[in-house]
Amino acid sequence: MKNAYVKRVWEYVQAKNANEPEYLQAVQEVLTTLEPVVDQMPELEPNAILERMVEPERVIMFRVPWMDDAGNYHVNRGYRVQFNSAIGPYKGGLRFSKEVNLSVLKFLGFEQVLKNSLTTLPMGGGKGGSDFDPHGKSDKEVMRFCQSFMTELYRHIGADVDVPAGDKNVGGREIGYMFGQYKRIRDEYTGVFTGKGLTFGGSLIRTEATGYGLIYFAQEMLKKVGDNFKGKVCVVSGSGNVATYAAQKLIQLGAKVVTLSDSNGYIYDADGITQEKLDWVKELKGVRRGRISEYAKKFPSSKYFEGKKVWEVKCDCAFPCATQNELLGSDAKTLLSNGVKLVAEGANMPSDLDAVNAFLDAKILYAPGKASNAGGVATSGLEMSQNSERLSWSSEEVDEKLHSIMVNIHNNAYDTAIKFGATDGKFVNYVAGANIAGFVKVATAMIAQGLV
Ligand code: NDP
Ligand code: 2IT
Repeated sequence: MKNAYVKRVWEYVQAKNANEPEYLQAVQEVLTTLEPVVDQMPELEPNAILERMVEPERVIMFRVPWMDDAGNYHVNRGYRVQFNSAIGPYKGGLRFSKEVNLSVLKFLGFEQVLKNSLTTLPMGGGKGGSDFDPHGKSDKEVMRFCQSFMTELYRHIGADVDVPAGDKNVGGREIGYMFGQYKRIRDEYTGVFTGKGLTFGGSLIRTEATGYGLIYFAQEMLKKVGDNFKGKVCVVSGSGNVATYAAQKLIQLGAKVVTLSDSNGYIYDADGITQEKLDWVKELKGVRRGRISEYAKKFPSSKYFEGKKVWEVKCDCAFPCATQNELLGSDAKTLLSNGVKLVAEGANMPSDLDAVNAFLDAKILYAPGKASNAGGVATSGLEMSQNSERLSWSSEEVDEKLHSIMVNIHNNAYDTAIKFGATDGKFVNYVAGANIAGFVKVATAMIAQGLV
């Protein structure tokens, strides 16, 4: 870092958050790329914009007591990080996972602020969740947990205040239980959640949106270099919401998807994953809540690799869609030496800083998650609009809006990178483009609103 103001804020962030490695990683990546815009906007420093951007407006932390089916009592920790409300009510998902702590939620909230700004919709950024892990719990245990979680969270959220949604391990089942409890306590029926079921205010295409949006974004990157997905060998990690709908759109566009994974290992299907096989995976992971290893028993064209990651598979395009830091510098090297041409992130911060730098140095097409996975929250924004007007739009209408939002985010990141000199010959740095474009809108709103 060269800019004195950026450097000073980075030192402050490190000193203040020394025990939060994920948060520091996310902030470092962003601050590094903001230098050209900080040089050009002298008003940022006297308005303490960077100092305010790196400090959440509010962090709520609470006890979540719940009872298992055998009558034993348990206690988990619940959180909501209300990061930035300069451009709209706090908006962002809830994650239930053992790894959840303040560092993870602050990195996710920080990313969400810039991502939501890129969508062009009026949404601030937030994130929340709990260290509760729904794996292996019965539906009733999950329901009791969700009700207890909401019995505290309800007082901090609202359709015009803070609108949570799903994230890792929080899908339709959990959102249904939490929405039900919110409605019961508040005695009001509002669009306080997105990702709701279609019978109670959810939007068509929200389930598909993050995965579809990711591929729409990647399609635009390929278009810029005169290419498309026909016949491209693609690896996808994860087998949840984002991964399965990314794979689905890739299949529709004529690509050959050869992998899916979970936290235990990955499957490689030499014949390619078809829509039928994908439907089976959705049932396996979403309904039966099984393991991806079962795929290899069901489909003889495939093989299961326990404890391994998909990045060792030779491919044209790679889509990390599982979790943060699932793709390390060494994985990036393997992908590059196998000739990968495009990496687009469905997960939040799946590549560590070494991997990001390896992709940028190699000048391949590389899309950072906050731009390429923004289709989920963008469609959440569309769900909020539909709830406000008490109408629901057709899937064609929502899909069309999602598609045009993703094209717009792509072009904004691309053009911003060019405007701020983040290019090298034909190579365009989408990381810098996305960070700067997302940041400028929020910073401008913050300056206009005074010291708050
Ligand atoms: P899901 O819970 O639906 O799926 C997560 C998938 O990743 C599961 O298959 C899980 O397997 C697997 N997984 C978890 N950890 C690992 C690991 N270390 N290695 C390999 N696989 C792993 O979550 P989502 O699909 O919703 O979220 C995935 C990512 O996308 C997250 O980073 C999330 O923040 C991000 N995201 C989600 C959006 C959304 O709308 N849902 C929007 C934008 C981003 P297992 O069964 O073992 O847990
Ligand atoms: O990381 C994300 O953007 C999400 N988990 C979706 C958030 C939302 O509010 O739809």
